[in-house]
Amino acid sequence: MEKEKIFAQMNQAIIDGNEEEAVRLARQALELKLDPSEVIEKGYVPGIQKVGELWEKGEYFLPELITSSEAMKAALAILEPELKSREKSLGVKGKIVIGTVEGDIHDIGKNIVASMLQASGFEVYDLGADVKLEKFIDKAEEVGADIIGLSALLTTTMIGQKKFIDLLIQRQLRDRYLVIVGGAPVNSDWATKIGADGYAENAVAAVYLVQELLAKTKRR
Ligand code: B1M
Repeated sequence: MEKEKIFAQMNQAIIDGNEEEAVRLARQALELKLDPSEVIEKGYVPGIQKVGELWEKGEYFLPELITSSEAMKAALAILEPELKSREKSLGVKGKIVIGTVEGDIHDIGKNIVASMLQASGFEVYDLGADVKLEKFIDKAEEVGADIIGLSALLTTTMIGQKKFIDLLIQRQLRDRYLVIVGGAPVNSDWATKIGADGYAENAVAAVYLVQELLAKTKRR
């Protein structure tokens, strides 16, 4: 079956909140040896974005949002091991602590970013969602991280990214870590305004950003 047809079916499975179908298609993609990152970005992500639009229009309610995200997470759980297994051939390029800021339970996008980074050879410490700001620092100090990445999906939790940078300054640790931010309501203006080192619009851009930032630091 053509790739585009499978992607369209994946899209629909997420819109319908059909977990069984979403999982079946993810398994089929692996059997067909499709690129897992392309499957995620072209098959599943557009589906959950459409769900968000339907919710905004008042056509979907919280239960639909939840069933669709569960279908999305189940499909990603099938694809992520394959994505991560690609890291094996690559040496570790840098350490990253990542999570979604406190008060925010959205983790689908952050999980994709974490998996892509890992698949690209970075050592990733994923703290999950609704993470206390101090916890990012504690983990970064513990593992000797190079970069700390904060995801935020709510306009009300974006401020956590700013508070985090303020906290690093307060603890005299700002120079020790590169800080990158992302999430649907975040953009490069916001990143500049709060003094972050970088912003990435999606998971692929996050990998390039991290590579670029680390290359610059090493040249210093
Ligand atoms: Co919620 N939600 N949600 N939600 N949800 C949004 C974000 C919303 C935009 C929907 C809408 O109104 N259209 C809206 C926020 C409005 C706003 O703030 N202005 C919203 C709301 C309001 C809420 C609740 C408050 C609803 C309620 O309870 N009344 C509640 C929040 C609870 C809380 O956090 N305290 C809530 C709950 C939920 C669910 C639990 C049902 C579920 C989340 C499940 C989960 O994540 N485990 C959910 C979902 C699924 C969504 C939408 C539909 C989809 C989010 C998603 O997964 N997108 C979302 C609508 C939307 O975004 N259009 C919405 C797909 C994902 C691949 O994209 O996360 O953007 P994204 O990640 C991308 C990039 O942003 C980037 O790369 C990723 C991959 O390409 N990226 C980074 C992300 N993090 C990065 C970090 C980086 C770099 C790049 O570096 C560190």
